[in-house]
Amino acid sequence: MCDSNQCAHSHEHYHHHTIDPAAAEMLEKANREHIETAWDRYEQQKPQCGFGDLGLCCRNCLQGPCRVNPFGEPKEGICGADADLIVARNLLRTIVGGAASHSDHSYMAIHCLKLAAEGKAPYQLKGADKIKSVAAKLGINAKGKSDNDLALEIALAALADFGSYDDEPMKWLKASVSAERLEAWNKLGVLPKNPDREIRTAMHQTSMGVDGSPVNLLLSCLKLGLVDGYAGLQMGTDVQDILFGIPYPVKTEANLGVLSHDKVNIVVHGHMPEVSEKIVEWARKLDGEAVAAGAAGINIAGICCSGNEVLMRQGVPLAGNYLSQELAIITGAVELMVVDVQCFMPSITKVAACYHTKVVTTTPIGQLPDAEYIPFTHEEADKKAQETVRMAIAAYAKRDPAKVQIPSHKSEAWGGFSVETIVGALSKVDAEKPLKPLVDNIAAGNILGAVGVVGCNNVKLTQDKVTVEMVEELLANNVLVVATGCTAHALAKYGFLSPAGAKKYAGEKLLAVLTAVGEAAGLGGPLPPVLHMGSCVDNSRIGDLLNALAAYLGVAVKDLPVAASAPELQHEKAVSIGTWAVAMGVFTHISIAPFVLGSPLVSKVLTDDLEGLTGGKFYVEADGRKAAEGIMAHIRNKRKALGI
Ligand code: SF4
Ligand code: MSK
Repeated sequence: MCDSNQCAHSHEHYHHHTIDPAAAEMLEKANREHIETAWDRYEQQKPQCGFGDLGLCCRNCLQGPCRVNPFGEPKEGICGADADLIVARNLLRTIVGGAASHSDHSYMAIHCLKLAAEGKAPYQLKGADKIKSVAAKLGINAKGKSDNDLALEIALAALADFGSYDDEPMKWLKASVSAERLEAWNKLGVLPKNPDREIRTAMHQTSMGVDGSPVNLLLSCLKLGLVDGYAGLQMGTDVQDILFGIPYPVKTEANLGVLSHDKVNIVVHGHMPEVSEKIVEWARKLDGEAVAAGAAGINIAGICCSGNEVLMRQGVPLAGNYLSQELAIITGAVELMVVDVQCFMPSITKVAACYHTKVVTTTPIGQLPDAEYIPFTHEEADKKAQETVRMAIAAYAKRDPAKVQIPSHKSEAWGGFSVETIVGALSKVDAEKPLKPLVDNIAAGNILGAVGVVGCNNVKLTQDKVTVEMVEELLANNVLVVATGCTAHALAKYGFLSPAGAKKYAGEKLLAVLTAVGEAAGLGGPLPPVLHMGSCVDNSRIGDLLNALAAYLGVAVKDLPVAASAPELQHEKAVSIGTWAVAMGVFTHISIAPFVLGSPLVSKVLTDDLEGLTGGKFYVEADGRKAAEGIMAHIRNKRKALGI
């Protein structure tokens, strides 16, 4: 690590790693400075284990590891578990991992809300409208109650779901979905109760010598997908909107070019707005201290979903998505990277050690041996945020100008498209029935359908390529696209989140709709062709929009001409979100199959049979343009079934 030498490859050399020119420039710098990145470590991992890749390796007891040979013997592990069983068990454990991550994230936000409502943590409740709408959906009587009292009741209702010991399905789920879905899930026996208990039960179910039925395990996969969807995404988003406010449109920029040459650069990375919002607040308050230290001020930029959270509500620019996290540090211009939970690579402290960059961890479960740990309790959030920001200011003096190289690339990007924003914009066209203009345009064929494009980067794929090619194709064919997560970052980098992108990418009919709505909403031009709806937990916003559309039309979500796609998924959370989507009845594209291909049974259930149970299924295609074709074929079938 960190020696300099002259054997650098050119930008072109990195084009199979990424289509992002800023990322390619930083990979060249990394090579010049002998700094390892995820791409180098991927090469070192090759060939990756074929058994693992197919999901055919089991380590669920100490008689193993056992592996099943897809081409011959052995066909079973020591206990007799065959390929279908091993694959189904492994898949359920993957989904448990995702559901646990999201529901724990959500639990932390609920805890914060409770303390804030009790006056014990320094967070204002900025989402007064959301307090009312969430209280109403939960059936909490709001009459005569202050926002604070209502917020406390909401927090307690969320905690009651986590602490429930009766056999009732989660109340938050029941309050958030249609009667049609409740009935479908009830029939399948997959309605989750207490989410913590479901996670425990699924770990039990998959342990040695318990469930031997692959089909039963797959039903539990659906149940845990619903845990992710409602204890994770839906509760997390509802509660975060109450704490930090409902997002409204905001303009910013994206890509590594947002880092500043003359300001203190702080990068927020991870997922919890309780941390990133406080860093933004205190960076603004302490700007003068940075100026006194010789900088031009403080610049905050975001990576991964922390970036999305503070973009949506504060207009903070995006530095990059998952695969760009090491590259941000390699610019040599980052004073401090603050992380909380999920998606930060353990490698970042090693890269940071090559520069003056400080890495700060903030949670008891998300620590790195060579980072500074500043325990960011909700009660002490102000104090901890000040400490973190001051650490960044102090680091600025140690920045080595000789090591700084900030790529010039950045693009305009708009965020803040919550359901409330989208409905608000549409209501400027039809105040009585806001969804009517959208539905009318779908019925008239001006909008072919809609696709939610979500998820990560994955080093097995060229960074951003599948996403960009697929979305180009969808937009050109008048498909409306909404995005979340690292996919939204990807699209931000190439101008898909800007009004100018509408003219560049949208088909003629879609452009006309985007222009009419944008102008009616007072934007003075078209809406961006891709609407940024937020972070990974904000996928619940897409669910809410689908529910609202289905209710308006009097059909089920499974009947809508819509689809979901995770074109570059990597995390367990992406698998559990995808499972929630198929449980809702949504056709869900993924570019990389989870580790299931060793079981023809499991593969067939996920990509075929599921449709008969929930109306949704997975569709695997690694080529972006072909994926768009497959998605549009599905949308056309749904249109036909609706008679439009
Ligand atoms: Fe092998 Fe069965 Fe143990 Fe898995 S549970 S490691 S297949 S003996
Ligand atoms: S951060 S889960 S890489 S989207 Fe939500 Fe990005 Fe995927 Fe993490």
